[in-house]
Amino acid sequence: MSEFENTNSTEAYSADTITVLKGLEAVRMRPAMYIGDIGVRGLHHLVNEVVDNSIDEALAGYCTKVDVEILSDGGLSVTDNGRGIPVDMHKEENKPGVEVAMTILHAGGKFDKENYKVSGGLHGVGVSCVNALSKLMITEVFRDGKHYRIEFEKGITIKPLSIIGDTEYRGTKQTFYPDPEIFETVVFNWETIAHRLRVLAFLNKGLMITLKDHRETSKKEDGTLPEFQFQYHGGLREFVKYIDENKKSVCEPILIEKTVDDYPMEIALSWNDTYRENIESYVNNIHTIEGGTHEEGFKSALTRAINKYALDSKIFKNDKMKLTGSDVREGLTAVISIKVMEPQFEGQTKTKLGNGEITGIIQSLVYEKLLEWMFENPRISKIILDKCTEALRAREAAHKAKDLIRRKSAFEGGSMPSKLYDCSKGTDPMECELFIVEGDSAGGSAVDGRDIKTQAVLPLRGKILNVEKARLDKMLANEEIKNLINAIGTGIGESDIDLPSNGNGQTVDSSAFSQNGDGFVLEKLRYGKIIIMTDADVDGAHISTLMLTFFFRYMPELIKRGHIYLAMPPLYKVSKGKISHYIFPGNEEEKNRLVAELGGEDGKGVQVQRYKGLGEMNPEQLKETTLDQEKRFIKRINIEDAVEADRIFTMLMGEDVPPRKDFIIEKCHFAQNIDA
Ligand code: 0RA
Repeated sequence: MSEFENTNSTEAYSADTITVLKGLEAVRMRPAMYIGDIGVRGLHHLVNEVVDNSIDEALAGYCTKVDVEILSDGGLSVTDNGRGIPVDMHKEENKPGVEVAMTILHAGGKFDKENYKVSGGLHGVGVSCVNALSKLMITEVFRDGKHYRIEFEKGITIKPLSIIGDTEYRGTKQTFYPDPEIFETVVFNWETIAHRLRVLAFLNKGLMITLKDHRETSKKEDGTLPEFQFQYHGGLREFVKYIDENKKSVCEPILIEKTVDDYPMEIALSWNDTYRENIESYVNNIHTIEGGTHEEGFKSALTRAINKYALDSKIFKNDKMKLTGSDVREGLTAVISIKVMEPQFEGQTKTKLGNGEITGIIQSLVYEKLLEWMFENPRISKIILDKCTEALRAREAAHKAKDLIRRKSAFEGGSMPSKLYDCSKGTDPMECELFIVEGDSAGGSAVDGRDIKTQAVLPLRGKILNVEKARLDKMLANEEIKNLINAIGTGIGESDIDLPSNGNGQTVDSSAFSQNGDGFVLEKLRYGKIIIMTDADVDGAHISTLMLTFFFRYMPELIKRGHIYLAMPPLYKVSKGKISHYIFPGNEEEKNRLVAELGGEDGKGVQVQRYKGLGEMNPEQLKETTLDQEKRFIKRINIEDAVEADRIFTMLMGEDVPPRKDFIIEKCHFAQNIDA
């Protein structure tokens, strides 16, 4: 039991040690119970947990700067200039406070509840979990002129707390090395960390957060290492501007900020020239993806306030005219951030706020402040109201158009579009695949090369409508889009259905898609995999982006659940005997290297086959590279982060910016390789 040699406990099996070991063992036995999973997500949970501890120190008002460094040796460090974790002896545990915090489960704020009013941390598991799941963790404290250090291995103290020098600095530095025995991957992702830090900087205005990547592999072309500073003195206002950076805004973001009944609340909102709503909400810095009572209160206040203003300012002549929730939220971008001392998180991913008392509190605040703002800003308010009224008309028009599609398919016995080459019936839809193919000739090869039992082909002619610029009614009138929607079978819309009114004469919120229950229905999905197949050229990239935008906006559930794929056919096949290697676009040098390697000096017996674009592949080649489930190359589209995806899509598809084709191809880190 050499692990105990260096601890300051004289008895290896003291009661304290046993409790600690039991806690650590539980975490290491079932890591997913504590951090969600043991993949990349779980790995980054560790980062969040450590960062959140420093953010808490900032929330308490003692810390102004947090530095995150991805180290070149597999570790990650987080340094803050807070008070430093206490180093004095903890009476009950007979250990320094810092050791207690690092080794005892849930010890996070135990010894100083006052200072941990609203603690973040997704599961509140505490930094001891990170410690338990790290092969090495070093905690350094800078306090009262001294530099302290303590070291752990898999959560067990291997070097007790000691003073290693003097310092003028004040704060805490945590360095940890995730244990590869626990995690499937221990490679940190710059984008994931950067995004989280950026959001934290928006949510905690003024706080300076830096990120540095010291890994050799991360070096940029000019030889420098990636480095970024996040600091936003404008807080949520700047957050809204950031989300809408590539859109035309109707006004500067409106800010509502107040602490009511001990709940600090901050809301920023604005409208832009798109037709979608984008509400992001946070509770104690945690992204509440599934919404909850704070979002409900906000939405209901928004609808009520705008209707009230329309009547009081005589813009609406009588109360027959009423805007619904979806009318007032068309083109709305809003960020809500509140702090709740005892949050109840519900829902599938535990990211839905359940505290009932919040609805009314946020509703009153937003109603009052928004009305006040509108009366003070009549010119902009008129523009917003006009926008809402236009949404109302479009919604009615869309309803008619959609009715038409629905009735038509009912008359035709729900028949499929004539352009669809469907697979034969009687197979489990989840086993089936739909190939959306650019151009008729590639479509022909796909039809000939497919497995007719499970693979369907829908050829698209030319460019599809840019859904980013079209409203629902226009979109639903488009032939290609109609075919696509009918072939997929789910219908369109957002998966969350708005709540009906509470009978106080409030408007019933019902989005244009989800009313009457005719929105998106996952159970009606006709194919388990939907595979977009376009040429690897500029036009092809544009078409796949259009397609992805369509799915992202109107069938986001299919992306979230991993049903959407991109075909990624290789450019070359290099083979010798039975060994074959495939080379993908952009890796042409690799081909020459392989030929030299396999063929030796005379290059004997090496075959190089160059595949043409999809349009020119014959059915056999198409089968080998894209259709055959055993051999083909496809990528699953995986949009982790809706904010970034939204910005990217708006930028790619917006009116102001010419389509950035190189960017489209580069940004394929959305996509994750699937071993075919
Ligand atoms: C409890 C009490 C005190 C500081 C902290 C916790 C603290 C924890 C972390 C974790 C990361 N950085 C941190 N900084 C501070 C201080 C109590 C006092 O000095 O009076």
